[in-house]
Amino acid sequence: RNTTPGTNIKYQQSYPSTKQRVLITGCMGQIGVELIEALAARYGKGSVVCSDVSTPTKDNLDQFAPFYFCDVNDRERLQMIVDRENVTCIVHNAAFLSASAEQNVAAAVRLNTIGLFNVLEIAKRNHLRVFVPSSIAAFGPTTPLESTPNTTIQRPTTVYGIGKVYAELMGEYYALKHGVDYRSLRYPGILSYKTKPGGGTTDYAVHMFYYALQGEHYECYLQPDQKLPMMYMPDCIRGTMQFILDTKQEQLKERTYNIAAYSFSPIQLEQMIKKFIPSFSVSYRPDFRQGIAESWPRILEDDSARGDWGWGEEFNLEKTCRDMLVNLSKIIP
Ligand code: AKB
Repeated sequence: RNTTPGTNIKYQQSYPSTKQRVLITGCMGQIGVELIEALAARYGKGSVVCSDVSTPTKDNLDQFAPFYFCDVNDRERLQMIVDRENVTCIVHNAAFLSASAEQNVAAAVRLNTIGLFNVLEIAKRNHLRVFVPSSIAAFGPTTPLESTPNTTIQRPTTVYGIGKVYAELMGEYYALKHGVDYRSLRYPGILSYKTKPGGGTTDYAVHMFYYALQGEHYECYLQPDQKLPMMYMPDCIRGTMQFILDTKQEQLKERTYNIAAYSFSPIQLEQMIKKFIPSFSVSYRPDFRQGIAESWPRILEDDSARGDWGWGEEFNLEKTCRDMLVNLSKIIP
């Protein structure tokens, strides 16, 4: 616990909530979309600035306005957006997830090093708060995987995980050396129905709901007993907002916190969905993603987040399944 604000460092002040102006990179991703909604609901539509490397369609342009096409590897463009929009905080969500990073190693390394470095440099120069999501992927096979503590061995064996450790350490460095208000949460797999996840190892859990509701058989790419930590999106968004916006610097004893809700294996999820849709069927054919999943925590211990800033989930697995199915059935014909 060596990241407590030092006495010789002047940390940036929290901005009055009415002046929040949050830039979300990777805004069209699974978490970005819902964070935009939550920020707009709380601080007004004008509090959010969106950027991504894919562009919104005519139909959803309004949802992402103001929108900037921006590759975060381009520092000048990032700086231009920060200046033009009077940004006070960057939520840096742009990333390749675990499975797609393994298939695009060079691009993933670029985004996770140059892109992240650009965000930190801009935060330093412009006195911005920065939130960068980390992940259970920041751990590896030599980590204690049954109840993974906040501070432990981190030797990930995926490109994505290595990028997350880089971000955690660089964020801590910028906090200690330059007083940047850097914050990060290690997310588990996130279940959601508004936007489909893409390129992750935990995505199977969301896929199962779609297949079940469409009356289709699902072939799972993980082993039936491969337990992983997971969380429902409303908890993820509520926890993230609480951590970024409501938690004071003085409460932070870490820069990066594990947060968890529950863990389950594919077969446990299959059985839970079958309680609601008994005809659902799953078969198992593990591929390269099984190797990734095996290197990650099965259960994440999050006592520090609970103790330091009051993290707590509201959804257990059964409540999550019920809510997912109710909401998805309104979307899926
Ligand atoms: C992935 O599966 O890559 C992500 C993650 C756990 O960070 N959902």
